[in-house]
Amino acid sequence: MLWPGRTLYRGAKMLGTVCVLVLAAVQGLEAANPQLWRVDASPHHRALRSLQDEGHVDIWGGSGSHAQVMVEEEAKERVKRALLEAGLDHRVEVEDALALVESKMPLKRRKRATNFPMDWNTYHDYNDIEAFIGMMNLTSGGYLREEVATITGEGRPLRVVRVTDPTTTGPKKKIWIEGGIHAREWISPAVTTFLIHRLVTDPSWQSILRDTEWYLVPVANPDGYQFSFAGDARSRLWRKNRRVNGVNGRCKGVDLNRNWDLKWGVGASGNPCSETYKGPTAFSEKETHGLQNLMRQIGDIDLFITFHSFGQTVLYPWGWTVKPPANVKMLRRVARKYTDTVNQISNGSTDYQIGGSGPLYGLASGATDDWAYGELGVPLSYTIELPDDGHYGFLLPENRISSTVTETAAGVYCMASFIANTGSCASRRTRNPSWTFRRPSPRFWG
Ligand code: 0X9
Ligand code: ZN
Repeated sequence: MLWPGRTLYRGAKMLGTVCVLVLAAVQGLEAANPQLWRVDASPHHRALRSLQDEGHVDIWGGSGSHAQVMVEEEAKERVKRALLEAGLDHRVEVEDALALVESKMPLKRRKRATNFPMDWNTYHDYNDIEAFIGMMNLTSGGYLREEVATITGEGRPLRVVRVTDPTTTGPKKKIWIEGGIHAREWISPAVTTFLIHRLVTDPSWQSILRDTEWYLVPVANPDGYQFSFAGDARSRLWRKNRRVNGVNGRCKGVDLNRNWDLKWGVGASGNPCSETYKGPTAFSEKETHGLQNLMRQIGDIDLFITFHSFGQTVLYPWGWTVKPPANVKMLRRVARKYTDTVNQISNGSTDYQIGGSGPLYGLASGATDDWAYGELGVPLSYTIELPDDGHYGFLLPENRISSTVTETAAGVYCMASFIANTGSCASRRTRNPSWTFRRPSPRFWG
C-alpha cells in the first residue's frame, strides 16, 4: 500500500474532506477535488502512461501489481472507459486526493540549528540550495567552480558546478550528474547536493578527483522546484517547468524530460494540460536548451546520471524504443556496481532493478538520458529512479533522506571508481578498459 497510517489519518482526511466540501459549497464551486484510484496494474502499464499523456490523470505511486492514479473530475469517465477496454480493474481509494497529500506534507519548515544552509534531514527549497552552493564555492579551495546554464523564465540561474582536483591535470573521466528535472521528486536534489558536499569535503572522495571531473546540476528545473514548495497539495505534486502555454496559459508547464531532441515527440504528449507535455518544439525550453549547450561544450562525458524518483530502478537507453542499445552489456555491468553497493550499504533493504527504459517504463522520448547517449555519445547513460518502491512515491518522508543519500552516494562513488579505474571499485584486470573511448575535449571550463 502506498499510503501508510490509513486509520490514523482517516479522521484528518474526513475532516479535510468536510472542510473542502463546505468551502466548495460556500463558494459555489463546481469542480470536485481529484480522486485517488487504485488500479490493478503496474504504475508503468502502457494504458496508464497513455492516460497520463492525455491529461488530467497522474500516476502517484504503486508497485508491481497495482498503481495509484490521481484522476481529475473531468477525466473520470474517459479513464473508466480506457481501463475497461484494457481489462484493468480499479476502485476509488481516496475520495479527496489533495486532502491526502496535504496530510502528508510537513506542517511548517523547521528552523535550522546552525548557519549552514543545508542538511539532509529536511527538504530544502531552491534558495537554500543556492546558498549552499555559494558556501561550498567559498570553502572548496578551488575544487568547485560554478557556471550558469541559463536564466529560467522566472529569472532564476540554472546552476551547474564543476568539481575536480585543481592541482592535477591530464585526461580525466568526466561525470555529469543531473538532479531535479522533475519538480516534485525532492529526493533527487537532496542526492545531488549531498554528492557535492561529499566531493568537496570528504578526503576519501577527494582522492578520486585526481582522475575525475564532475559536473553536477543540483536542480535542472529551478522554477518548477521552487513552485513545489508553495505549501499546497497541487504545488507539491508539480512535475513540469512553469512555462506559460499558449495565449491564456490555462495549463502551465513543459515536461523537461520530454523536451530533448532525440526522437522528440515519440511517446510524449502534445497536450499542454498533460503532465508529460513535450513542449512546442524540441529544446523549446530555456532549461533544456541551456543544459545541452553546456554538455556539448564539455563534449566527452563518460558517465551521465539523471536522478529521478520513485521506483528503485536503474534505467539505461533507450526510452523511445524497446530495442536494446549497442553496449547493453557494459551498461548493465556498470549499473550493477551501483546496485550491489547500495544493497550492501543498506543491508539488503534497498533493492534496485536494472533495465531498459522503454521495456521497463514504457516508451517515452525526449528524455535527457537518451539524448546524452544517442546524440552526445556518452557511453554510460542512466536514469536512476531513487527510493522508494512506490509506497510513499514522491512523498518520501524526511526521515528517509539521510539513509537514501548516503547509500546512493556510495553507489555513485563505486561507478566513478570503476570507470576511472582507481579507488575501491577499480577493475584490477585492465589498466585501460577497452570499452571507454576518449574524444577531443574543448577545454570549456578553462
Ligand atoms: O518518465 C520519465 O521521465 C522518467 N520517470 S519519472 O517517473 N521520474 O517521470 C523515466 C525516464 C526514463 N528515460 C527515458 N524514457 N528515456
Ligand atoms: Zn522524474
